[in-house]
Amino acid sequence: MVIDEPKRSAATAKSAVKPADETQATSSSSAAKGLTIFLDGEFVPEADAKVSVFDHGLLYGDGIFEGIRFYNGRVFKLEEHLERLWDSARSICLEIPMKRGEMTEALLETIRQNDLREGYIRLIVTRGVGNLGLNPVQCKRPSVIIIATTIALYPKEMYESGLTVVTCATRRTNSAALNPAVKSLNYLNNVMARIEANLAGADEALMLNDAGNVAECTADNVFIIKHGQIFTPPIAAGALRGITRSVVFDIAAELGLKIAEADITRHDVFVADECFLTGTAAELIPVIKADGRMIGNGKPGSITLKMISRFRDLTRETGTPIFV
Ligand code: PXG
Repeated sequence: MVIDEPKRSAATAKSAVKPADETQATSSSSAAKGLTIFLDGEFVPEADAKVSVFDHGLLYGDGIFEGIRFYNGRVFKLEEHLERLWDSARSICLEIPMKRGEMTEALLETIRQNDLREGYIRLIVTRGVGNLGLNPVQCKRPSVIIIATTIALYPKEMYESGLTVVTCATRRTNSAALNPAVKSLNYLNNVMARIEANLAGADEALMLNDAGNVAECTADNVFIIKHGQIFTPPIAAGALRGITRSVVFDIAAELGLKIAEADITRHDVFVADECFLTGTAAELIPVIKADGRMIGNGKPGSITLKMISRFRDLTRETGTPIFV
């Protein structure tokens, strides 16, 4: 959604998408010389960071990933992300070829190698090289890739003016088909929804589950606020167990706000006083319109703004230190 393009070498710079936040991108010393990528135990220049065309991550979307942020020299909610990665792995019978401690060290070292203090990590574990058949039994060793880069935020105005969403026809995958709780490399369901939002001229797509209730957006969890109470769909409705989502529960408790999981319909969104999305990349971002209906007074709500402010404090004050 808003992840920055990797900084390219001069030769390929023309095709690179211009980062939304130029200052942040150019302040990184890795911007000029290209990124250093962790690939299967080694740190390699991005130009040499390549995987096989026989990797089942490419052939079948067979693998898992995490998107993690670091702020002010600290990785935000690192343990929670690693726990979800290991859970995703267990669910799809993928054995991550590293211990948790080794993964932590590799991740922190990747950030250090790129000399970054603020940014985004994409951590990927693919099923590895196999043959053209889909049976993963041929794949002897999963590949681990860690990319640390800068991130293009949504423009500041979007946090002040809010996003528009449309409900899309593409339903969130039924958990009996492919459980949305697994953060797999197979995101075509979400990509299709995202294309619908693009075609409709909206900023995001609201995805429903088979029962017609709201599940989540394409890369973000959804929250609504009605009469001062906060609601979000339960995991069973097809929502990812978002790390930012759980931070919202913590902040609500801290601020003495009522928060609950509940089945949410489109109607509930239309008549909500406030609505916001959460995700590692998007952080907390207000929604002001759904399917053409203005939410509340069409401006980010006061509770949403209060939560955004507290969230920003937490990102700067907490996390695993990178440089000690
Ligand atoms: N739902 C889905 C389907 C996701 O992929 C979230 C919710 C939010 O979870 P966290 O743990 O980040 O609060 C995600 C997040 C992006 C991007 O570009 C984000 C995700 C996946 C792909 C891209 O922001 N995951």
